[in-house]
Amino acid sequence: MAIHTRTCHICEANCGLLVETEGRQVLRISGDADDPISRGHICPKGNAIADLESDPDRLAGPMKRVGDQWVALDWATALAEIGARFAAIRAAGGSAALYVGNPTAHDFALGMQTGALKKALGVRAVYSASTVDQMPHQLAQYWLYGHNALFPIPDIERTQHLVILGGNPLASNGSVWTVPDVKRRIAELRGRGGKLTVIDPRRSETAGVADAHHFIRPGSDPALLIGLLLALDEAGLVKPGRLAPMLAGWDELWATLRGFALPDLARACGWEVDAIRALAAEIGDGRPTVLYGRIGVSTALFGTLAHWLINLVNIATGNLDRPGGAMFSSPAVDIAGGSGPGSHGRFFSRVSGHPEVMGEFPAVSLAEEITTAGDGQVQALVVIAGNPVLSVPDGGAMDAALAGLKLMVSIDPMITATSAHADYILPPCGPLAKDHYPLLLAPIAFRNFARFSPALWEPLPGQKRDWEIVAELARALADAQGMALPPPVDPRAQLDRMLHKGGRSLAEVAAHPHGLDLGPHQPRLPDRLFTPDQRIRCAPPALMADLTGRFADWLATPPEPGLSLIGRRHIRSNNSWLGNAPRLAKGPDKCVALINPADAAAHGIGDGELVRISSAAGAVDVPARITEEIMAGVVSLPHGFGHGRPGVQMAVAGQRPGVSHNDLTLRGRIDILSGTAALVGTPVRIAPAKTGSFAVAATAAWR
Ligand SMILES: Nc1nc2c(c(=O)[nH]1)N[C@H]1C(S)=C(S)[C@@H](COP(=O)(O)OP(=O)(O)OC[C@H]3O[C@@H](n4cnc5c(=O)[nH]c(N)nc54)[C@H](O)[C@@H]3O)O[C@H]1N2
Ligand SMILES: Nc1nc2c(c(=O)[nH]1)N[C@H]1C(S)=C(S)[C@@H](COP(=O)(O)OP(=O)(O)OC[C@H]3O[C@@H](n4cnc5c(=O)[nH]c(N)nc54)[C@H](O)[C@@H]3O)O[C@H]1N2
Ligand code: SF4
Ligand SMILES: [Mo]
Repeated sequence: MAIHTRTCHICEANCGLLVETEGRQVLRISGDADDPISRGHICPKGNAIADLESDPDRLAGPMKRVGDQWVALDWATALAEIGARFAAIRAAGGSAALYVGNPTAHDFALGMQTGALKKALGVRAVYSASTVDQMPHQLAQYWLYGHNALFPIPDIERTQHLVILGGNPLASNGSVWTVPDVKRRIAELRGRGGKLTVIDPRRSETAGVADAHHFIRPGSDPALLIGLLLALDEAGLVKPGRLAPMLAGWDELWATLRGFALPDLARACGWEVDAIRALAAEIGDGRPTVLYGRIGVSTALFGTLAHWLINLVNIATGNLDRPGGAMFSSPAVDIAGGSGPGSHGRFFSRVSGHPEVMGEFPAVSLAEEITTAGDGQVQALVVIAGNPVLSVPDGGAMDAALAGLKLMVSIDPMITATSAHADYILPPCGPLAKDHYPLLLAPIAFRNFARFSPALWEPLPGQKRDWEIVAELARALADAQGMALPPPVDPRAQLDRMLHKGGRSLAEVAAHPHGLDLGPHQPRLPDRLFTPDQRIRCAPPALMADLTGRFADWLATPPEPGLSLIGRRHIRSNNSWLGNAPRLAKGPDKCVALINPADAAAHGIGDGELVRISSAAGAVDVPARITEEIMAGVVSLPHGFGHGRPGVQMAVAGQRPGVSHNDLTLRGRIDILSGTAALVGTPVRIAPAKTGSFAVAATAAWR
């Protein structure tokens, strides 16, 4: 028997684990009590790594689709065939696209190879899960601080008031905020007399342990945030303190904000004016306070505006770059220092003219780039660790688009709703055969840390690591086109070079198998700013225009009648891809719609009955749970289900496939600045379901 220390690669919390093995078999996984950051915390997903390793549906080697059959191939044949087919498409004038999914963020070695693949594919912009996720944070930071990777992180260990909008860390374990053991940390905050406030259309698990919970109308957070700024101003509580000399555009900002009226803002978000004033008085009371917003405010029509406003509240109360407020990290590998600051609008997408954002086009625009004929039409697609059929709005449109590709390659261990469309699936080895370093996660951690976990074992014969697959695929595509590529990046050597830039080495980090605690965050402004004059740009022109244009118009428009759909995460899920782990699949049905009793009564829907939820994109039938935990007028449905689609080969997930939330979300609802999908606030109707079919096409009744 052996015990290995290992960072969990599943979610952003990056818990330290102890993995007990016998040969290549995982006997037990537990939290590593000696990890200074996660302190022994583990959630059910950490244990499920054992299921991932031994999943009988995990593909053992490359597969080729011939009609509706899958045929096993060796790597050399698969790569040669892909290369030849790709070169033919390119020679005939076809274009390619690359979609990069969420697990890529947890594989530092894989991320190092995507540059070569982009080059071999000839793509300028990629599509990724970022534009159904955190892109609004990055764009707001790029404009405010001059670098997209300067994430201000809630200093949970020292704050006295944490205000969470649109995040549910008790289920998600924190996001854009690596904060393992978050429940205990919230208890510690409250234990020292601090307070947690949660603003969420649902009384979430996190709201359940909060001191205060306020409902909010989905998608209306910018109205509340402007209201808070105006109420702070009214009460003389705008006190940026030592930040004051660093603020550019401050007066211009306030002149515009004062053009909005508190009563209008309050009405739009469903709050009383006095409740906004009361919260403003609290957050402006001088105690270390931090506002934090996550997916419920990012993936909304005004996602970038919301994140800008959250930063502005933290600035206005003097809580940016202050212990107990929102702080910038000092990671062992400085991603911000090592990469370009970001970009917006250097070029535009072919069909809808979306601006490029950080080198990406909106994920919602991938389908139209495949289906719209003309110069530059996408005919070949590579998907790395992604499941856009279930994760991107209008899964039906994505299904149809993928079916029309001339060549599709998925790098994925499973045959999913997305990879089922591929011509070739190139599966990676199990997770424990890969090294782990939290390259993208340590910089967003509540405290600075470094931890390197070497692979427990080599891949099985005939298996490869993700980074090797991507590097070899890039090489095969380049060779077939007669294109020269530099040799692949050696991940460990590259990581060592990156650590040396910060005065450390891989050997030093690896010598601390439980992790290296690099201490709490330190104030870093103004030196950390990447703006040319080292000032914070408080009134970026594009945001000011969005505020006085699109947002002001929205504010003046009465809300659409009907209900508003939002998402939900469960502690025993991770997006679309843990549904096949037997130990997570147990328990009550997760894919149920939460409906307020008033709405249920109005539409004749009983608890446990099937409800049909329909939108302009489609309809799904799903069991209803009638509960006061969701506000009236709102329906909550988790995403990542819908494993009953044709071709999916996930036996455990298939037993309770659920429906896909993204068969209801709309491609046309986006935050135009960042290209991020508005996953929350989809207008929907509900009615008792008659058939119980899992999904039906767009209903004529809607139009
Ligand atoms: N309606 C709605 N939609 C959402 C969201 C929401 O809140 N509501 N959330 C959005 C968010 S935040 C995100 S991040 C996206 C996620 O969207 P995606 O990244 O597109 O999808 P995932 O569901 O994370 O699927 C990841 C895929 O990677 C595969 N995989 C897992 N591990 C590995 C690995 O080690 N290597 C490789 N090569 N493949 C692997 C899995 O089998 C799975 O097919 O979904 C978004 N979609
Ligand atoms: N267990 C589990 N953990 C996960 C994941 C998972 O699928 N399962 N996914 C991982 C990924 S990829 C990510 S990005 C993170 C996301 O991490 P979080 O952002 O914490 O995600 P959620 O748990 O979906 O919480 C979002 C909350 O926003 C609320 N909300 C919806 N609309 C609005 C709105 O308009 N305004 C406000 N104020 N609130 C709103 C929802 O009710 C919900 O409680 O989680 C990660 N961790
Ligand atoms: S909280 Fe996240 S990192 Fe920690 S054990 Fe669970 S899935 Fe893994
Ligand atoms: Mo995400």
